[in-house]
Amino acid sequence: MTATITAFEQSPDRGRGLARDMRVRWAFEEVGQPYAVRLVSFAAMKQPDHLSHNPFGQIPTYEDGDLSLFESGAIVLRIAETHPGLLPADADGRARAIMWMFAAVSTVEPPIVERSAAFILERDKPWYAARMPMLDERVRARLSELSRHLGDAEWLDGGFSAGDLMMVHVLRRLESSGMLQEYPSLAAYVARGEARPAYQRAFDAQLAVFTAASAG
Ligand code: GTB
Repeated sequence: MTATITAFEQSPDRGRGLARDMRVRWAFEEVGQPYAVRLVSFAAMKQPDHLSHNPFGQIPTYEDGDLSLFESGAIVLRIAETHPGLLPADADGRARAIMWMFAAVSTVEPPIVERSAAFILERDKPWYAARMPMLDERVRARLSELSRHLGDAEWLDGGFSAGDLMMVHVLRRLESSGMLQEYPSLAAYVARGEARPAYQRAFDAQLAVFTAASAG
């Protein structure tokens, strides 16, 4: 059975692949599984039908038979656990790949999201000028730690895994900030992720949604 995910009917990022359905699309493409997409408006996300899939009224969600999931990390893990290609075969390597998925969403992503929320929502506030350098430094602390771990390696732990997929997408949120370029090994790491054919297919698919919505 083909799983169905939800995505923005018209993404605020104008199809730059920053919304979190991109992670799920990328995972499906990496494992070679087709998927269906149900597009939802901001209003529809807050209606009972969507809330029955995600109580927080957000995308992405995932439905496969009787199983309904939300949280991009949980969905990517489900895809990785049910198809070969995104998790190592050995139990220890698998555990470490899952560790990196958690590191992406619970250690690296929060300061990035906080910085981006302040940039979008607080620019006119009196505290903005004083707060932003502090938020920048919190992001830099994580980038510097991550880049020290990565060193000259291609991926976080051996071969490409769901951990890299999540981490690359989390880091992409910084692309317009210029901060990634301060850490050349991380900029190269993100570029390697973006160069993967599966990433490109996922990116093109989400961009096509935005292009069609803008045209019509
Ligand atoms: N922890 C959840 C997960 O990982 O799935 C978070 C899901 C989430 O934040 N979903 C966002 C959403 O539905 C879309 S991805 N927001 C609508 C709402 O809360 O009402 C976040 C996002 C949105 C837009 C951009 N952008 O324009 O650049 C980037 C990321």
